[in-house]
Amino acid sequence: MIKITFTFIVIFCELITIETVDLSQFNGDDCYRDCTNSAPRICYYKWLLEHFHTMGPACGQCGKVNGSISDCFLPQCITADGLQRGVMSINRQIPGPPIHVCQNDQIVVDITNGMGGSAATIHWHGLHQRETPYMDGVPFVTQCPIDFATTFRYSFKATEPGTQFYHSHTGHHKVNGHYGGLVIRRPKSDDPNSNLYDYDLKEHLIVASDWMNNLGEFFTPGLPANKENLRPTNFLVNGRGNVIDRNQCRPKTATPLAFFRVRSGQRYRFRFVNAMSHNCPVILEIEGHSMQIIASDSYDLQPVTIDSLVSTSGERYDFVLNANQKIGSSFWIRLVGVGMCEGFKIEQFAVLAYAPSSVSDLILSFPQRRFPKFAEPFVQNERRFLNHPNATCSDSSIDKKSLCITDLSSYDTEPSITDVIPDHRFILGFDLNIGPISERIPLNNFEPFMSISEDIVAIGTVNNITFTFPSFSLLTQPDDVDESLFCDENNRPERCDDMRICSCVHRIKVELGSIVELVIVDEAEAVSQLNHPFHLHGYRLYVTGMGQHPDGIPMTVNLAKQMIKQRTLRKSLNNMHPIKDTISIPSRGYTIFRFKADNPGWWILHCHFEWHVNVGMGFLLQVGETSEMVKAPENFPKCNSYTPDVEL
Ligand SMILES: *[C@@H]1O[C@H](CO)[C@@H](O)[C@H](O)[C@H]1NC(C)=O
Ligand SMILES: *[C@@H]1O[C@H](CO)[C@@H](O)[C@H](O)[C@H]1NC(C)=O
Ligand SMILES: *[C@@H]1O[C@H](CO)[C@@H](O)[C@H](O)[C@H]1NC(C)=O
Ligand SMILES: [Cu+2]
Repeated sequence: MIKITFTFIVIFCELITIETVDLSQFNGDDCYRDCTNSAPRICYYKWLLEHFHTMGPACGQCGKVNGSISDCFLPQCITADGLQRGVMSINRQIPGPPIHVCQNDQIVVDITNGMGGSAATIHWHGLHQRETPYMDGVPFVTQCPIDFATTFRYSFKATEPGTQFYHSHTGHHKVNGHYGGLVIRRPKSDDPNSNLYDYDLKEHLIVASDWMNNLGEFFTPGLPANKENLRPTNFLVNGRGNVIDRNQCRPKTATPLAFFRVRSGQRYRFRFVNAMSHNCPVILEIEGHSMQIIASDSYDLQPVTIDSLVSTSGERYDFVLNANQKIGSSFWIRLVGVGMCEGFKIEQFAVLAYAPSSVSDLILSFPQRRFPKFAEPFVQNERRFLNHPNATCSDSSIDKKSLCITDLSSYDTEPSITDVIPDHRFILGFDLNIGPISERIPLNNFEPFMSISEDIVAIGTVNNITFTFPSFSLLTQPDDVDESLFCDENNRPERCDDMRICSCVHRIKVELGSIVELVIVDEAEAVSQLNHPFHLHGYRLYVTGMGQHPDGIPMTVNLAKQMIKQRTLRKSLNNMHPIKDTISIPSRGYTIFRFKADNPGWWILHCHFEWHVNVGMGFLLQVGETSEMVKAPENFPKCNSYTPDVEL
């Protein structure tokens, strides 16, 4: 019925474009379907953003001594790990409502901001918004933030198939709870890996997040006397978890875990989203099972089988799980924080259950087994890693036990992008500029920073520039754009003459259609074991190189320039370059990627760690002239500062 109605409306709209659609007929939850031979639909969602809490009165007797376990599943009950805290919710859920649609569906999300005192935006991570760049959700770049009490309608076509997700792009709202899964399915015949799995179900979406006992704003710019403040205290799987007593290997909170039901003898496509905000890479492993990786960041990969998958904030990985164990058995799914988080012993579990649907959810979500010992790997010998945090990524060989993403192959080659002399090569060094506050932030200066400890602070930069936002939306208010607003390495404002670090609207401009190579170098001194994930909006990136210096020397931009001249900067030998949109840079190393700048607009490129982007680790890529960009609708909301002249 709905399909017929929609087709009718499309034809109708082409004739007279003023007909309005009653969106309430197009419930987005109905869009989850087999996408083979399926006509596009409208998928409508209505969301309310709120300040809310976990373990509130809606949770009834959940988590109480002798309490009611079934109360943990009551509507509006957000359990998280079982501790009470303030959060930001979408429709009183964390994660927010999942979106499962088919390619070419029209996603329409009405977002009402019910958070007094906070403006918001939502970014659709993985979508390129070619037709609707003003739906990208970056405040003061592609739209004005959605003010308290107002509703903003995101409406865009589901163009990029695969495992995507959505998250807030303002302040610390993502770490507070504003994120969720977004899966765009396509006909099976379009998937080169479709013969590897039998099922691709919405219940096999794993959204992993990190968690604190308080709102992110509480830790901004950080509490200097509390060395551990800017770090997660726990992880969640699909918003669920326990606080774990590490000595007893028992839960300290009586809240349900996420569980994933499978049937023996079937092969399932799982979709993993790393929706974390903090600096820690996380290991995903599944007891008794390997993972056959078939996609990352929504792009198909030739399959490789591993035991332990390491990812950082913003990345997605799809894998096939071969359910080859006995009916009635169950297995741990585990997340362990590594890198910077290794000392904090953060671990969370979910359950993989070989259980028919007659087995109650309550039994599966409160497993009777003790947790395994902290971080003790499920595979002891010959454990195969993807993206081991200590990997140098310098020796591209598929035979190694530890693979880097550049060891994996896509199904596509694009020699016209990867094998030509690029029109632009930008060598960019990012840094955290860790140092004493007296040196970093002169008095009477109000630059953003984050506390590391006592008087030591950090400021994010790319080429010694801290990114600041303009005061209006560049894309949708082109008449307000003035060249003097922008800076880059060679064009710094006068006020920065005596300073190494300058804060301004860092913009790098390229012509529409040019081939661009970015070499991103980790110059962050004093911080090792930190793999910053860089995300570019609006594009798919061919990853052509990745590594550290062959002699173990920390990389710098100057070193990278020399090595490029001497042709010693390592390029991947693999011609089937993996395609990504979020790329982890090896610690003190570099990553090289290329793209064709054929999507005009203003696109932010930034570190996906929430605290780093919030202290300026990012910049804007301007593709094309403002006149070449897609125009926003006439009545699109506008914003700017208000500072009229004053007369005496
Ligand atoms: C919980 O139930 C047990 C067994 O019925 C009882 O002994 C105990 O007192 C109860 N605890 C509380 C706090 O009600
Ligand atoms: C990476 O190397 C560091 C330093 O040698 C070590 O402490 C850490 O355990 C290693 N990480 C992993 C995941 O093996
Ligand atoms: C930042 O400035 C320092 C000091 O001028 C310079 O040595 C370094 O190369 C610069 N870094 C980048 C990435 O431009
Ligand atoms: Cu970073």
